[in-house]
Amino acid sequence: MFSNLKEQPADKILALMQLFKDDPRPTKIDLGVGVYKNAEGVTPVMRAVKAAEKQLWEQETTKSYVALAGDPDFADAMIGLVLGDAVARDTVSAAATPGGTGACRQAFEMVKMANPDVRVFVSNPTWPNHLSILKYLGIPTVEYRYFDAESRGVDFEGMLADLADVKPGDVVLLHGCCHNPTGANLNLTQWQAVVDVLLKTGGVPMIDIAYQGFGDGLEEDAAATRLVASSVPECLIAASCSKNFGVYRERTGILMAVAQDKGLKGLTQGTLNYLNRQNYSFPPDHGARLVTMILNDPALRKEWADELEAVRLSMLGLRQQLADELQRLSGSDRFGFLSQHRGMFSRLGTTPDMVERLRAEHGIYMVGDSRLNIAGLNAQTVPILAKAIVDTGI
Ligand code: PLP
Ligand code: TYF
Repeated sequence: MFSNLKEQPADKILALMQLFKDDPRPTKIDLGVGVYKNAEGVTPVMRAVKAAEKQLWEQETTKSYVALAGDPDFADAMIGLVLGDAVARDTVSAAATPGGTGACRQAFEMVKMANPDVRVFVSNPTWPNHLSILKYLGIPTVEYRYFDAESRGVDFEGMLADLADVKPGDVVLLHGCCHNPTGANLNLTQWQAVVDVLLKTGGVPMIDIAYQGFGDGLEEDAAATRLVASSVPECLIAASCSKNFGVYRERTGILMAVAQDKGLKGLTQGTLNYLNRQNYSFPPDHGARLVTMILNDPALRKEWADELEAVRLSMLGLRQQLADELQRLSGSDRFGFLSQHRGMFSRLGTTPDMVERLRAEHGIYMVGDSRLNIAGLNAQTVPILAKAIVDTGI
């Protein structure tokens, strides 16, 4: 029977990770997979996470099952972190999931249960796993314009024009902040215009927020999600703790469903529980427990927020250094977008051929669509990258 299986396409980002590992050049630079790395190239366990783990080890008395939706304290803490007081707590149902990916997967399944004819509008481009999971679930996608190849910012007119085609019962997938893979983001005035289109068309927003705290700050990065959630009748939010708590392998995320009609809460919560049960029963607990401990303890929370802020500022510093260095070497402002982009990623906006030349000739690894992970750089490698970009003729 196994011989009937078909070869499945590999994840290009993960394949690139392997290619990098196999490259013997000591000068190679990894700007591929979206994992935060400090100046020494290390992805550290955050201080508050270590402290919470120690406490947990000392205090945890059982590893018995918790609940299908995970620990309600985790839901409360994450709803607070992401939504603040933008919506009333009794309009939100939530379930812990294995990472933000698990939350996306459950969200897609939920909207298909609610509307078998659902179409999901996705930004062009979006995170490849969105497309892969949607395809796997047989959910049709419609692309909306997003990245402006000329300015490397958002093609906002194009985006609004394409979103005008949304029909009631369609879902619009939006990145809450730090767009992956482009790094180009909407400002709040533009988000308000998106809300207006959603209200006009009846489209249901689904917000994927995987980098809260990596862009303009913890509160600032949540502002768009809060605006949307407080403005529309219904929305879904898939939040990941992988990056901002650095708990990647613990698989920590949450799916929230917000409905202004409070009468729907039982139905949405029941559906979230049901989906967890069908897919894996109880969600992972360890990472969620650490996140809850950190968010609910003022000292741990401050330690975490301070470290996250340092991470954010270091990435902003690298962006500015790279933009400045490219301006100096190229004698033009055409790379200024690098300091405007936010989050871990920027799309350089060059061809796959050029990306391949950077890899072959300079040992610089970025994703084929010319996405680079800013956190893969440090003060010493920024000038090396800038020179390689200019020498390659990008
Ligand atoms: N959504 C986006 C856009 C991402 O970049 C990521 C990245 O890691 C995720 C969701 C979810 O990640 P995880 O499942 O590791 O929490
Ligand atoms: O886009 C990225 O690089 C991160 C990490 O299958 C990632 O979101 C990459 C590929 C993948 C899962 C996570």
